[in-house]
Amino acid sequence: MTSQTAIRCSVIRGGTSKGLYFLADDLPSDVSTRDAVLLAAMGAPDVREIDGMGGGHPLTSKVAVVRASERPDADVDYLFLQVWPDRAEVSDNQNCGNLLAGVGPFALEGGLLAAEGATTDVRIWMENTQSLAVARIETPDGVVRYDGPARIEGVPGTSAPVPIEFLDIAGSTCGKLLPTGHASDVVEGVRVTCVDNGMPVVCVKADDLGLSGYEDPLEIEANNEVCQKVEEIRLAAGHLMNLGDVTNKTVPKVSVLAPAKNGGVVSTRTFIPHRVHEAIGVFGAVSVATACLVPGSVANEMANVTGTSTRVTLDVEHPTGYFSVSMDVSIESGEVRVNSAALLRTARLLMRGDVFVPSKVWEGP
Ligand code: NQM
Repeated sequence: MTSQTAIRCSVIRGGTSKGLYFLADDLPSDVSTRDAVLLAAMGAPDVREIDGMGGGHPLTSKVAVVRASERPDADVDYLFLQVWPDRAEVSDNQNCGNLLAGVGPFALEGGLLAAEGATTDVRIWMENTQSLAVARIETPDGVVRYDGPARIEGVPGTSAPVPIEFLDIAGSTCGKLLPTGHASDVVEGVRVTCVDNGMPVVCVKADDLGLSGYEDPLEIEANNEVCQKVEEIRLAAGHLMNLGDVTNKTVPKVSVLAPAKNGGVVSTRTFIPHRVHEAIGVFGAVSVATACLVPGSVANEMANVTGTSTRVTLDVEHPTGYFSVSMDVSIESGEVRVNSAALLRTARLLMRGDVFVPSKVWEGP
């Protein structure tokens, strides 16, 4: 018996995150063995993840598991798994729209579907939220193209654009766009808005936490009093949002809002949930943008939005720039209906090969 097991794997930057991409068939089918393999592959639990591929931060400790779909409306199924850097825990309770950007290229490179022409639309069934996304991948001459003119905030340089559209993400985790049934609630003495348009998020005004809302993420993380208050709000909101006890869950996120400073709709600092995001998650941004449109929400009160219906593009400001979300919405008698949401990401294949885990964790197929 060799001391290490080799598992086929690609490393792809998806949007502003980075992760390990596996074909489902290359991983153990038993979930607890699979999780042990992923922890070993990442080097978790260890704050530096020094003995594995993880980067010691939730944004670089992510996994995508992809397979050909049996659904008639999808080409591939995508399961997102968050490996906690500092806990022996792998969680499937949230989706990730950043790693989603790498799923199309990975599926095409792996032969799960064939390229169709200059661009290929990859229909992706997102298992975590049981909803569909369509990602358009550039495939000139039948080959995935990674270089191009698209720029997204938080990533140096430019790459080929990966436009992504969602049709049915409202309430995909909590059951309803406004999971508590209200535009705002008071939780642990603080007014909040709970929203789920692809990601459960609790919006709270920076002022109400004694913050300006423009602090550096590390400065906020160093403020124990604020971090404790945010966690209290999150744990209480979890129950109100139909998520139960969220102590060991990565949702809901808490997004701290302040008036936009650079022409966007609102400024954000987002707890994901125990680190502060250097930008904002994809579905996190979609949910915050949606909250900005809900009359009576804490987000709407400070958001720079006008109009009541149709297609809007909202720039959600974050610590390293802004995130543009286009939405087709209708608002009638204070009720917001989201017909679709679209956004732009980029992705790049960084490495393809084998990741090694100790054979004592898994001896292989
Ligand atoms: O919200 C971070 C990220 C994410 C998730 C997080 C994401 C999303 O930036 O769709 O992309 O909020 O956990 O990768």
